[in-house]
Amino acid sequence: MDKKKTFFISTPIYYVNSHPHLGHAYTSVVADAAARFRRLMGEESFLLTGTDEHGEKIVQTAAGEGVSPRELADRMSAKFRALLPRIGVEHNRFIRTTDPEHQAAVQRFMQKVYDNGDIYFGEYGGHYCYGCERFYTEKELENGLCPQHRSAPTYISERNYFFRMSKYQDWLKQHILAHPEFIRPERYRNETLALLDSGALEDLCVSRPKSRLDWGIELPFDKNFVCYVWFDALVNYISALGWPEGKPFAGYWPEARHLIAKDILKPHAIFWPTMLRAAGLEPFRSLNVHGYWLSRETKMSKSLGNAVDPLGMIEVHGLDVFRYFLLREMRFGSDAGFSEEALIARRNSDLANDLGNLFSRVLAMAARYCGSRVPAPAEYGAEEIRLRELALRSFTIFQEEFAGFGFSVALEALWELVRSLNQHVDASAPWNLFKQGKTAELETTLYILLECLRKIALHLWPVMPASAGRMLEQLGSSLPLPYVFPHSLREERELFGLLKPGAILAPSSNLFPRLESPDREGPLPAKSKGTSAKKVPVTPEARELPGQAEYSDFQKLDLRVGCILEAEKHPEADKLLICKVDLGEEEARVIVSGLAEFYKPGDLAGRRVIVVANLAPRKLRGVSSQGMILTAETGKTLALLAPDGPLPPGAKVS
Ligand code: ME8
Repeated sequence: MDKKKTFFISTPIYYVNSHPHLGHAYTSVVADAAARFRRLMGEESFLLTGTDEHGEKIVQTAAGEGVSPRELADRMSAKFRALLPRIGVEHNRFIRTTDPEHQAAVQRFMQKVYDNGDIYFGEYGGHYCYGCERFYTEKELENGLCPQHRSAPTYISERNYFFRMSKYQDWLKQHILAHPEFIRPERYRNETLALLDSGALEDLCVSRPKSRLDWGIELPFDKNFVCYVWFDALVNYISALGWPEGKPFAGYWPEARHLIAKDILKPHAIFWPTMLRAAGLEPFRSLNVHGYWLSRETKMSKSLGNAVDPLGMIEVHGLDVFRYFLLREMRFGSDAGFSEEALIARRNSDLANDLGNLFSRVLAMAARYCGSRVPAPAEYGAEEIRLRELALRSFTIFQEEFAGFGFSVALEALWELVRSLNQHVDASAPWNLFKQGKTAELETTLYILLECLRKIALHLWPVMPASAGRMLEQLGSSLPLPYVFPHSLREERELFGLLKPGAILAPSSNLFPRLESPDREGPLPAKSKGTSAKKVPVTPEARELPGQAEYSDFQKLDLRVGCILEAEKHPEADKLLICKVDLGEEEARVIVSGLAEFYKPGDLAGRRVIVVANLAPRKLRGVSSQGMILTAETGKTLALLAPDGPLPPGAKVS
């Protein structure tokens, strides 16, 4: 058997001096989606994440809270770890820089660079930003301030160890030029090249005297110093794989992809590759840099007080909607604004209207015309062939974009297909094929729609694992756990027609219910103080009522605008009328309603009404009623409810 290809992806290891927020959740969700995608492509993937626990920042925060750095690190690291299952991230390793194996690996790494002659002892004075935990050169400061924190750095002069980083400047530049995908998107590659050309690359101070800071990893060659936090943290990417002897290191390191936001470009694009080179190791394969989530137009961050709690969003909208939004809304590499309104808009348009609607329409037609079994297709006509080609093309684009971190473009390609399929349902009008007795054409059309939906669900699994699983299940094609996919996505690109005729389908589905607007006032839930799910603030009116219906209860109702085509008296009941109502479907519905005391049958033709369209059919005095016409009544009078405008039959009421 061929050895499986490997794929290694890392998130930054997060500082334990602040709580996880939406920005951290985004990077971890991206890493998870990328790792799941590779698994679907038939590769062996490894996702690494964890926490960065040494350094001055942690000491300062711990002192502020009156606890030891160790206590702070234990508590906060647990919070970052607990977030992972709640945002659907399946990681292979959660590393902490206080893990003994990591500390030993950092010492070995340092010793190696030292033995190679690339660490020397010297005196240095420089502008130090405590927020960034690094020295800035004069050129890098903006108006004398740290460009990240907008605060004045502290001038520090002391004797320390230095890494001969400048020695590797030319090598790094050549490596970046020779490997276009080494740093991407391109703007960050250009930024790094510009930084190298500006001559800002000096040697890097890699120690801190213990007299000033002792919360760190001791240098193997001088016990009076600890290792600079970035030199310690970056090594996590190889220590987690068991470097130097570990088997995972040999298998995964050649395929290493790092994922970061642009705030930590320099340490990853410049410090890390030169460190690896000095230790005689191969560079990673690619550094993938995303932009910032902004909130109120500035970078979301705990210190600015504008951080969004991912758990609050998940509680209201569900995990899959949240993950879909993150991956669809942010163009990888650029900044994106976060607002709950934007999330609701995507939820309603992409998920409820486009995908959810297509899925429920196709299942309903399969129920009506094929007894909820996958039909066997006949020979494809020109239109079916066009649709199949369109679908396979969209899956190819999806896969290429997803592999290159172009998540939003990949999803847009998939949605173009979803929209085309919805149009195809309208154009091919399966209900007419049914009426005309064109069974073979009808079954072929439905088969193609169902097979496309199966493939769409499969491609969505990295983004929305639970919903994709439910879709596949409802298509009679459930996933054997732990996710054994019979064919890799790559193979799926060539194969069409894997859905088995005869498989049992769900009769209906409501995967993504619409939501009109946030059901609360005020701003988004702020950063959480912990990882436990918080109740979203409710308005004062939202008090408990007796017999109260949950929002989700209401969402179960499918209310539609209808038009009464004709009405007649029920032969068996004086109070009932039998109405034929157009709901924009292929056939008018028969609805029995208690209107006879208030309306003459002849007066009702042409009246717009509101109908509960998804009530289970019920027999009323021998006539099956397929819905309910809504009325308002006082006991003496009764009136039909109608829309206050010219809406077509079938328009949704919400
Ligand atoms: O920098 N938008 O840790 P950190 C998008 N320990 N992503 C964001 C974000 C935002 N507004 N805010 C944070 C560190 N992130 C170091 C890393 S790695 C060897 C050491 C995400 O806790 C994004 O991934 O400050 C960013 O790079 C990271 O959190 C910074 O996390």
